[in-house]
Amino acid sequence: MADSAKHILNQVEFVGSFDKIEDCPSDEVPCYAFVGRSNVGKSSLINLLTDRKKLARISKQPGKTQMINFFHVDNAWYLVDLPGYGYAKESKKLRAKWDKMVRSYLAEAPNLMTSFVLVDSNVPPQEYDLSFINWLGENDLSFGLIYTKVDRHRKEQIRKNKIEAIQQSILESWSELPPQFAVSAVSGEGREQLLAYIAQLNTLVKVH
Ligand SMILES: Nc1nc2c(ncn2[C@@H]2O[C@H](COP(=O)(O)OP(=O)(O)OP(=O)(O)O)[C@@H](O)[C@H]2O)c(=O)[nH]1
Ligand SMILES: [Mg+2]
Repeated sequence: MADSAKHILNQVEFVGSFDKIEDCPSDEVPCYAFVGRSNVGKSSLINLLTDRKKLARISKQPGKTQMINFFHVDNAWYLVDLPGYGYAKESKKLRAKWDKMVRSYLAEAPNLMTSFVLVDSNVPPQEYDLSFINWLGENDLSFGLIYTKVDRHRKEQIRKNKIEAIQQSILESWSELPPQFAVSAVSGEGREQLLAYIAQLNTLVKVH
């Protein structure tokens, strides 16, 4: 895509971190939430989308994002960075708390346009990802799928095979695949497609 077509987000503001849905911003503004295993690249993707390197905190250590973080974009919509699931080193109790926080946000958030489930394109499909995706489906929650860290594939064929394996395992429970995006926070791949998709959804609710 030509540079002139690059999406520019003029104003991005960190609103706050919340651990209860009733405390989250409730203005009638479309929200887009990013969810997925710990360390899959949710916060990195938010920084890529907003073109701001240090907006969302990133860490090599899983479990960095522990609250629901809201970022207001151009005073018109929110990006929502959710804590990751499936971080084995945390206590069961803490994990259950995060799980509840994420699921209740996704199920109850009044202005959630869609969520994006991030899966690492380098890793075979994980049981927890699949059960989480199935839970979204059972609850009629719309979502897109984002394959992360595609810069790590040294060969195009390997990337294709890995993504196909993930798709196949989803198709064991689903008759079709949701909207899909391949992204890299390193190369920037996928940024424009994802922002175009969000812009298109925003027009449905007349966001400028
Ligand atoms: N090569 C590569 N590394 C990435 C990419 N995205 C994220 N990473 C790395 O993966 C690690 C985790 O990234 P985060 O963005 O913090 O992951 P997260 O999903 O927000 O993790 P939690 O907050 O723990 O749930 C960091 O070391 C990032 O630098 C990518 O597209 N390519
Ligand atoms: Mg994070």
